[in-house]
Amino acid sequence: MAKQAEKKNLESPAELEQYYRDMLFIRHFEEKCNVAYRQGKAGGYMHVYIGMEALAVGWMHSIKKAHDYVITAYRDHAHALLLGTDPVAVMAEIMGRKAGTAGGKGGSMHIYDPKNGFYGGWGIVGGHIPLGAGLAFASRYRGDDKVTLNFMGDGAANQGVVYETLNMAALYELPCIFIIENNEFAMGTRLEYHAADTELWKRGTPFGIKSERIDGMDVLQMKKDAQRIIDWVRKEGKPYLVEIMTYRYAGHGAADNDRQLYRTKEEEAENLKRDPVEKLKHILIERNIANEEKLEAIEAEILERVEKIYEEADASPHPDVDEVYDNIYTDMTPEKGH
Ligand SMILES: Cc1ncc(C[n+]2csc(CCOP(=O)(O)OP(=O)(O)O)c2C)c(N)n1
Ligand SMILES: [Mg+2]
Repeated sequence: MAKQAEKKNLESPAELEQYYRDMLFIRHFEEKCNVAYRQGKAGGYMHVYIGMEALAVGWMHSIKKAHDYVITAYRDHAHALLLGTDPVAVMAEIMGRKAGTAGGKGGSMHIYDPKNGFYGGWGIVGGHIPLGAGLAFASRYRGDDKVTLNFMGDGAANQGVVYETLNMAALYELPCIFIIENNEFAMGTRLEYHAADTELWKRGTPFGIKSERIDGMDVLQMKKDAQRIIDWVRKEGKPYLVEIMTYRYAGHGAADNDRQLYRTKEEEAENLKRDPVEKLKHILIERNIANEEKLEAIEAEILERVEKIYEEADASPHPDVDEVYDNIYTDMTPEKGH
């Protein structure tokens, strides 16, 4: 089977199974986060990635892990998980516990794990885009070959700071990929109501940045396109902009209980036909890589894993009250080496 796949230039069975496992893991992890939120065990704002899994899986499988830089907004659980952040630490952070990536003080929107190349997790729409360019600037300055993936939403693409950043990225030839996750909504505002030109991919072109639009619901296509673009940016040392067409099946955030205020059930059902997890499931069966029985076993295994992650995170205590002022400001005292 592996040889056959090689001949036809297809992905290997092991690769396909891994993409499937990763997408399904994210979906169930996110569903568990929703449960934790409803139980009152996760607070603040929380935004899940259900429906968009193929996008992050395609990109994270194409970078050099713990080498390249990744930064995104507040819909950030999937990016961290795929980069190799301990899932218990991610869940614990979401639940505000000591074992979390920020000791339980950041919450869902502020997962952070620089050891694995993940620079957050940011709540201000568009606010992290210049920070991502800063990461890419560091690579240019040091002369290393790192690529920065700078993710943003379709709504964020309208923010003024994004255009300042695109200008500087083009001017300084920064190895930065601006990835617009176009899930068709900014909170409850549909794309046509927030964007004067809905072809967001064009937004790089005034700056001479190579730009294109890509389907983000087919993980195999996503992987191929992501790899092609990352390789180009690594080689050329120049920025790139991509608009990725996707859809979120859940509400904007955990507190968005009435999606029907801004989209119909029919529209949701229509988009479910594009479900990236289902699409890959069919391919696995079609290519004889897995049968229904095996797929069921994989799902059961993932569900059990997520349950264990949740239990372990839930066993971690909340931060102590006397830690409340810790890690707020950097300690600038000279003896600490700053
Ligand atoms: C500067 C700023 N304005 C408004 C908000 C409130 N807000 C939070 S999420 C959001 C929508 C952003 O949508 P999009 O960029 O498409 O990302 P998505 O949630 O779809 O992933 C808004 C307006 C904010 N966090 N920051
Ligand atoms: Mg959006």
